[in-house]
Amino acid sequence: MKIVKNYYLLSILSISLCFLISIPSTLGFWGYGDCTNYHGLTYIKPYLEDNAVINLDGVPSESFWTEHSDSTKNGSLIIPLASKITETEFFIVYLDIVFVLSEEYLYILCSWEDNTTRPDLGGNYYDGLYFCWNINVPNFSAYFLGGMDTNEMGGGDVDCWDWRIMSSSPPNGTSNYCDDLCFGTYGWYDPFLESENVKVAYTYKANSSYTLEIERKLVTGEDYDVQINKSQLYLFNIGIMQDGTHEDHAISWTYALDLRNEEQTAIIFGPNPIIFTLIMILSIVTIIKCIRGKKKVI
Ligand SMILES: [Ca+2]
Ligand SMILES: [Ca+2]
Ligand SMILES: [Ca+2]
Repeated sequence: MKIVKNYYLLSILSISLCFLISIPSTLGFWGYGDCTNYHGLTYIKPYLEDNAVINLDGVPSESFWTEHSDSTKNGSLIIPLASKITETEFFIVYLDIVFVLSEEYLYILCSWEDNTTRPDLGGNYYDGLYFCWNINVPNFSAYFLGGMDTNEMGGGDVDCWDWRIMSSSPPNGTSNYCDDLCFGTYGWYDPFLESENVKVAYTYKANSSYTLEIERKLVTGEDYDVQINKSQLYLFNIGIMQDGTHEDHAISWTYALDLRNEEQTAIIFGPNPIIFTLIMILSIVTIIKCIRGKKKVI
């Protein structure tokens, strides 16, 4: 009888562990520590159009946006972002994103739903979007344990593009340079050490959604920026601010803009498949043993 009870306990523990591992995937939560332990790495190849020219107005009327805004084609993806799972006002945002590369520029189209656009809350409350691009951090991840520094990830620098909007922001169609920053092993660098190289134009539908067009030269020549000039992976994660100040935001797990020449395997979603499968097998075997054991006792 004691053995049967132990089997029951083991079954419950195993199934609980399965759920714990799968929660970050199902809710878009990035997971504490290294987010690749929960989600793997998601690859995205940009759409290449050497002579692409953009009218930077926040309106995605360019042919490269409209023809390639399908998630089955190169360059586009839907990225889930989530706030901390322990927060009382936990929220998830699904960001539609498209990457286009010309000979000289990286263009990014971002759109997401927000039912409180251009927040009019007074103070420093704002909506916004930021990118963190890995420059040379060995264990780059989405969760910065000690604040915005890379000490826990092995040191190195991260290029940060930070766009914000509040009630006093300029109207639809406006384009401007957003904050172009960098943080490293011990925190933020002085922003005056670099120039602003990231231009953003936006439109919004009142209390419905935002659309951003982003433009940056592939190469800026500055140490505080990611230089997109090699056939390699460029790791990044994204944050979306929602009527908040510094801490109130949802973040994505880590993605890789894939500029390698060779064909890359399919996008990887979900928790570590090997660990997940092993635990599932253990659970099933335990349950079967449990049932058999119970029959013998009866
Ligand atoms: Ca446009
Ligand atoms: Ca909002
Ligand atoms: Ca920078």
